Amino acid sequence: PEAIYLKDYQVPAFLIDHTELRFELEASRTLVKARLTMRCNPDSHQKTRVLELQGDKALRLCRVSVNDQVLNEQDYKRHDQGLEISHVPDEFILETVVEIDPDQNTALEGLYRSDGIYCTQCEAEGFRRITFYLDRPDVMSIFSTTIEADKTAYPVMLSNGNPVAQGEADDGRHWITWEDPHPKPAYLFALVAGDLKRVEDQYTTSGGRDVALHIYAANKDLNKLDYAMQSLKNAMRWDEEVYGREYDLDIFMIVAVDFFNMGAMENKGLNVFNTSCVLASPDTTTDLGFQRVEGVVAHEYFHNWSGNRVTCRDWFQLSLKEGFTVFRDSEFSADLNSPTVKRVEDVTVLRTAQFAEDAGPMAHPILPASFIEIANFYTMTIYEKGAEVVRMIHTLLGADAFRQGSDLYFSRHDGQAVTTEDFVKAMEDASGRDLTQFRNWYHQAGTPVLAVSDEFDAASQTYRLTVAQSCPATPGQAIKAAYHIPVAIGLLDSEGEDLVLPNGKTTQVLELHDSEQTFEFTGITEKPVPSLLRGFSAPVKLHYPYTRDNLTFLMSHDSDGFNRWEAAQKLAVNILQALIEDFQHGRELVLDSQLGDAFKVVLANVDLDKAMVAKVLSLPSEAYISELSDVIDVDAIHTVRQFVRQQLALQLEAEFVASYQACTLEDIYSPDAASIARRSLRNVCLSYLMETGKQDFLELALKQFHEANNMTDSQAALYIVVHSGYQKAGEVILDQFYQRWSDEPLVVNQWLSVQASNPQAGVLTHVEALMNHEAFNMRNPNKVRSLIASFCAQNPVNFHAIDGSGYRFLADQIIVLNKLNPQIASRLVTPLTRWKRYSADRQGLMRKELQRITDSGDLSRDVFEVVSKSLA
Ligand code: B3K
Ligand code: ZN
Repeated sequence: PEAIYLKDYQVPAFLIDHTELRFELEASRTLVKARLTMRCNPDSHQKTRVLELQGDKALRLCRVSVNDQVLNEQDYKRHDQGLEISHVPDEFILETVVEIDPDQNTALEGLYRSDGIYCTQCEAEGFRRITFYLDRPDVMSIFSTTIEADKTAYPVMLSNGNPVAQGEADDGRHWITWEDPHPKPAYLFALVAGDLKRVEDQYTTSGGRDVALHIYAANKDLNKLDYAMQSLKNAMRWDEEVYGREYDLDIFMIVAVDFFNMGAMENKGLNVFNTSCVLASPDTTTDLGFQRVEGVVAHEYFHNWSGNRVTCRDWFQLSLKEGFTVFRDSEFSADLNSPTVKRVEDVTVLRTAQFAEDAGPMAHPILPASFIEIANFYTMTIYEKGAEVVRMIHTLLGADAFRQGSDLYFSRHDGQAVTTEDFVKAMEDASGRDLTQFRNWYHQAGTPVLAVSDEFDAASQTYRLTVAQSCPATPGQAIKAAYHIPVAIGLLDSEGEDLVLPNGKTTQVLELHDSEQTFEFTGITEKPVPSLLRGFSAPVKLHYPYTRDNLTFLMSHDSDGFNRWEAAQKLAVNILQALIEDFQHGRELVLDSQLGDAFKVVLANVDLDKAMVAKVLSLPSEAYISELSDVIDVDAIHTVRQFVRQQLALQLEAEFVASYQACTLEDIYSPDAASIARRSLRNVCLSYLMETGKQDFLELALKQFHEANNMTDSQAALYIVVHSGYQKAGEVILDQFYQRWSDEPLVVNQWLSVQASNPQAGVLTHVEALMNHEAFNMRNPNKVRSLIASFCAQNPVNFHAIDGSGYRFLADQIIVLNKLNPQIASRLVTPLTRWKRYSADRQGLMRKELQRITDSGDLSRDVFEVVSKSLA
């Protein structure tokens, strides 16, 4: 497989003004008839008469005609990737008829049928598995789609836009025609057909358009759609208020399907969702699940402007729509819930998963210069780092200028397929700011490192902060230019009060341009404690020589909520790292009382948001500590973290009991921020209490498991009991849990992942047994994620077992999935790609498995790209 390059981009030689599709749905042979109104592109310099269409090799071509003239085999060339028609006029109608087999489509790209429902996934390049086409986002066309299918099996038949005609056909079949008035690229096309039921609601836009809202799901899931509907309406309102963006069709549909490679897809007017991102009910969904539904519903809805109305010119520009839309959805969730909690959650994900990606063999800039398979680039970097880059523009410009920039971007480019450069240019033009150097964020991979030092000169009452930046080399980029970095800071006096800074406020954004820069503050009478990178104002690693006393001081005094949490994290990391070293040198582990004392203060403070208390008390994850390590010592990290948890549990037992009891259980479940906060604090306390090993607390956990009136509390109790190593008790409640929920696939997924992520010894054998359980299905990505990915990514001690069994297991699964579903296979490789971070023995074992995958032959482009880059 060959790489393609951004520098080779050329405008399309042909355009498609109209796309008329007709689907005759039939299980193993579905007919797709396409009638395309085409013409030469006046903006193209390639004055070619040869029409090159993309089309997967599985398309069975039945007929092709140009202007009603059926072509003979000498007029066109069918090859593995498409169809080449040797001579076409300036303007013409191209008609093709192809046959496809949705039942054999296990890759879940293009048109597939699962659980008796037909559905499509076309982003990025799935449309070419449906018919021959110019399958690239800068070819935008008006679609009209007719679907014909058996009436009893497929009473509901949906596509983009509005239904305009329908009728009966022979043999118990029926048909419907949908028209989408907005020109769109093929990746936004969607079709769904099945025995689906729907809930309905209605929304009136600020401009007075009445929009019908329909959410479709299987009949048994109809009672789980209210939260998605409410979230949708909230998102529609928010986008009007915050971005001035209104919806632009008379109907907006969401469909829930159980077989889906990703979370959801923003097809115009017809979003298709993984059930895990749309179904929600207190009985079956955790708080995390509710928040995910709210966030993903909003994300896909926001794409209607950032993605659909203004789309990407080519797939190198993916972060144009994804980074911006993630930024929009996180601001939405922050506004509706707690901004600080949301920021902490986002930063946690970024610093564990994205930073690790940036330090690995697949590191790429948010505007990549090349790729082999675009499906591999739906990454943490494109999404989460992309969102951070947009956030930095927001920080540098301020909310008002940013809004003017986004207004200009949307109005200037409405209906166009554009680039990240167009986005940055609109921001510059609207604000008058120069973002030349800022553009380095788009072209350079790697996580910048800031080394901060300071000095205080009492005589001149001057405080100086010196910030040096650097960025490690990444594949293909040895040397990096300096970044333009917004560093938000505050200065605290010895009472813990914020000093007033030169901008007249207590937080100021310092703009770093040089590789080293000094910022001076005058009129300072005592050495302040700096609060650096408030709100995590840039996606960087920041080092400043804080003492443990500084950190406990910031934990209780910093006016920036994010940095209060950050101080606690830094304190914990500092202590954990010292103990890891002790462990590695065979020294006895001793935890002094400083961390516990700091936690005690936090637990006692009734004014604090309970969600933040829970976050402060949760130690940095093993994954985060790993990311911070030069050489990841899996066992040391696990042992030491467990040791610290146990010591804290013993030191603070009374406080944890008191907090647990103070967070009273509601009679009626509600997913509002305050209730979620109470539950998360309760469950953090419970998990510590279990570390004491006392029978009373096992009983408390079991009581919670049996009496909980919601999935959050029962799942948390299940997780805590199983992961604490109470094997007997764990088995009993795992069994009860399965019996109770075996009809709810999403709950069963939780059940699988609780077991797969269990750190107790010997879990791999159990995971292997679960692969033969009725609840598991290798063709369903949610099952693969819950069992295989949970084991490999959420269970470091078992996955990294020194006998290599975890690596071998993963490679075996990748070899199978490579054939069934390349996208899922390729994602699963990730933990193996990080081999350089481990000790030599593990490195060898991991490389061996990567090599075995390579040698298994017939690799998909997806798996080939990741494996070959990892071994390079
Ligand atoms: N745009 C889709 C992602 C599709 C990925 C296809 N491999 C979901 C989203 O980001 O909203
Ligand atoms: Zn998206």
